[in-house]
Amino acid sequence: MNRAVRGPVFIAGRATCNVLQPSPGSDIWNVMPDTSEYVARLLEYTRGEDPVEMQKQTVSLISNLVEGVGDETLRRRPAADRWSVAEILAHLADAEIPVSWRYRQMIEQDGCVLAAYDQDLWARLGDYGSRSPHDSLQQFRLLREANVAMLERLSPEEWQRGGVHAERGAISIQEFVRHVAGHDRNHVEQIRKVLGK
Ligand code: NI
Repeated sequence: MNRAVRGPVFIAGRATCNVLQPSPGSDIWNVMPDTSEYVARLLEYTRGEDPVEMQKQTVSLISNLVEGVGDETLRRRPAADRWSVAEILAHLADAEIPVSWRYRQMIEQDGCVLAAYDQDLWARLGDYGSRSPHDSLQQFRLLREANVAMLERLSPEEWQRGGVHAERGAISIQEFVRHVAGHDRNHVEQIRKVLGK
């Protein structure tokens, strides 16, 4: 689909996060009719949990799930329109790039406007189907480790900083960290389901 036809990324496009439900809602900022349901579901994953600790566990959770699973299986789509495990891993790896930028932007310019992005476009640009699942997991692991190390050094005041999205309103780093942890867990469960574990 042409972006010019779709209009602004944050108010257009279909549900693209490819999570467990047929109509899953989109990723972090893309506003869809079912976005609040999606965001609430992600939040539910983190209830009563420390989101930084959750983020630290994601790579091992995924490693355990994919250990000993062949490349062919990891690259197999469960349905024509659903991501393979390899594609999910490429998505997690690439999603950590804007996450990295947003954390730092919020700290540097409290209240800054946060740009949306189109994850379908990113999947096409990154040719997710061709990416090595191992390399994607490595990319994700390295970015995640750097981000968690940075988060653990933030002052209490820095934790309160945040950004503003035109459609979603204000969000603090604290809330965003929780959202990312929920996003992780949602995709971990998706991988578990695809692999039948
Ligand atoms: Ni996602």
